[in-house]
Amino acid sequence: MTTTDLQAGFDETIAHEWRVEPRDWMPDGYRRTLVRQVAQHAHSEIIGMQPEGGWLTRAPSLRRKQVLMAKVQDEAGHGLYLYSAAETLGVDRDDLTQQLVDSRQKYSSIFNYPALSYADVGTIGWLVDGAAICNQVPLCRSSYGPYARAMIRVCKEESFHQRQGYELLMTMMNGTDAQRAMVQESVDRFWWPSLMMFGPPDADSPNTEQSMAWGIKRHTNDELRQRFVDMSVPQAAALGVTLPDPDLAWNDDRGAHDFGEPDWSEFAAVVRGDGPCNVQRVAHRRAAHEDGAWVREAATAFAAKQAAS
Ligand code: FAQ
Repeated sequence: MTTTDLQAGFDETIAHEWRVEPRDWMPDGYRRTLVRQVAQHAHSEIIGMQPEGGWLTRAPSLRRKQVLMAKVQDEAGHGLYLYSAAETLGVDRDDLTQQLVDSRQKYSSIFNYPALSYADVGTIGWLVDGAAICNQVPLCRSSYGPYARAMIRVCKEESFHQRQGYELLMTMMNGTDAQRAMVQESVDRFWWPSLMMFGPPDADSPNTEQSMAWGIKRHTNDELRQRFVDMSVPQAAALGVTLPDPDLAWNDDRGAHDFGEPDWSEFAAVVRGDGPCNVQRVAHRRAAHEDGAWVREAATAFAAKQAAS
């Protein structure tokens, strides 16, 4: 088959919304875009264990500790599904990890903000997992089969994460004035960074148009950000917290909420490596990777022994 035939077959798959599978021919740009997005997504899950992980030893009850351990462990699992999906594209997980610890590949900006109070555990579940779900449910229909299938399981688990965060916040809101104030302060810090998770505005998003044409992304960054705002406003009202945006208002004509502009210079700084916790997050990941070298060596030696016997 000529390259033209192969390209025509790929175009037909995309046009019919069939799935592209690992052994299918695909354009180099399609493969590169997927490796970039899936690797960034996997790294986000792994780095994303850190902010809440710091609260495991300080959770206020055995129940809260069990729930948090299960959640943090799930994020590790999501990272593994995603690295496996990336490997079907011909890249190597070790190499991706090396690129992460060398700061040559990105992860989500949100995980460069600290979890300063226990209420942050709830807010991360409600807003950060909420934003992740909003972004990832459409990715269950992504054109690349292994990525789309990984997303189905990830989304099921993320929705548990979102609910446990909301339930935690609801419990605190039904508590003392000090607990309510702690929740509000946490929401004030996390609201804008959560909106930034969806990526730059469409006009400044170099990848969206091509990724949508290939069916990798199903919606633009601004469409999903809008969906998230519309979803969060009634949830905030039920919780009794105020979202820290004076421009937030229902717009009857659009049938959606108007809202203020995130500080895109802050977003750019965080993505560049100058956020509050970038250095700490990568250093922690690098140290964990180096400390785990003996486990990888032992597993490799064991596998070689098994293969020889
Ligand atoms: N942070 O042209 P676009 C989670 C980069 S998982 C950092 O719009 P694209 C679960 C982007 O890579 C959260 N960088 O890019 C959890 C690109 O740079 P490049 C992660 C960002 O790919 C919860 C440049 O800016 N989720 O939270 C960000 O079309 C709780 C231009 O951007 C995913 O990764 C950002 N926020 O759209 C875990 C979902 N946004 O590579 C623990 C899958 C953009 O050209 C606890 N990914 N950039 O140098 C996606 O849907 C897309 O990749 C977007 C970005 C929407 C994130």
